[in-house]
Amino acid sequence: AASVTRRATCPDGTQLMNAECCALLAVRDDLQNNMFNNECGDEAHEALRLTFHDAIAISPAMEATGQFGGGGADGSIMIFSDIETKFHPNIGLDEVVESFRPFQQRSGMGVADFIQFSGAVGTSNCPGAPTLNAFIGRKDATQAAPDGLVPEPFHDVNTILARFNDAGDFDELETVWFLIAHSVAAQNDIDPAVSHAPFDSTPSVMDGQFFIETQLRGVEFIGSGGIEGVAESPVKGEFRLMSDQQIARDNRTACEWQSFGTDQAKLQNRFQFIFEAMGQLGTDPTTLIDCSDVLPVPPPLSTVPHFPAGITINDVEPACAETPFPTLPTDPGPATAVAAVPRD
Ligand code: HEB
Ligand code: CA
Ligand code: CA
Repeated sequence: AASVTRRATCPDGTQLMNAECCALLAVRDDLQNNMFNNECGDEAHEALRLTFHDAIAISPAMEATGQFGGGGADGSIMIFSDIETKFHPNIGLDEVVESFRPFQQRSGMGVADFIQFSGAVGTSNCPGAPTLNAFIGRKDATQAAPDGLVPEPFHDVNTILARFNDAGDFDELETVWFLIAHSVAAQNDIDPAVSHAPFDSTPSVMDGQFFIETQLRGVEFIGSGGIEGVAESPVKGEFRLMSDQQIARDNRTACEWQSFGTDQAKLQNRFQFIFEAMGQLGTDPTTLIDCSDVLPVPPPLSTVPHFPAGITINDVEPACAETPFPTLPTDPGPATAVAAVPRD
């Protein structure tokens, strides 16, 4: 059918598919006005990171040995934040959890649902992002996830692929899809000397620049150097994780990685798919209610794939044997440093 049938009219007059979703309208507006400022900035990035660190902590392999393997997207990272934010890969999320907690408390939503919802609302502010999915009805965690289930930037590719495969039966291509998130991202705590240094030159836009720029030859550490999990950067101001560097160059993942540099439609389609799958980890999806029509529609992309100023094809380390690296225009002017993500 070409048009959506709206079945419920909310108290404020908004038409939605499901009446159960009406309560999310005010939560959305509270987040947009008082947390995100309708921007794809620091807080939106943090909300998206939180969705992942809650959801990925689930391990059927651990369960098979008789241990509790975590509940996936169950809110455990916020409910048991005193335990989980002390886990090494969750560095920085203690503050993020506390800044979101009052919003969760006044939302009336379950914690698990709130985390995935706030990540989707925040990401809707990023031009180029797909419209994400919002589902409610998850069961909140009754115990903390075990340590060791969140990937680290110093893990090798085998370890990372095995972790995604265990968590949700994700294959190597789907693992690349997850990393589209790093197009709207920065680091804060891996190297505090260069806090808020982004992973690509467009951290407020969900575009292919992350995939283009991670394929450039690294030339220097922009911060302290010698930190575990950090790789050399191709341009000043930009930060590269060792995990991103290696997944971009591994023969199992490199062609999928390269494809996202210039195929925005594919990027949107795959991220929409994988965000939904991530939010269902640990949950029977047939028990959930679809509230996706509460989410704002992200602004369209207004930029085209390009090399940063001063960069050419000679700076690329191509890693896909099947397909040549695409021909791209270079931004005009002298090389400039990538700006840090503005702090709240
Ligand atoms: Fe991520 C960030 C790692 C995946 C989202 N990360 C980040 C960082 C790191 C990482 C280290 C920085 C932190 C600080 O602050 O310092 N990741 C990682 C790894 C992996 C990942 C290793 C696997 C491979 N992510 C991911 C996913 C997602 C994400 C899947 C979603 C979905 N991240 C993110 C974000 C960010 C990050 C959004 C940013 C945050 C801010 O900015 O704040
Ligand atoms: Ca969890
Ligand atoms: Ca970007």
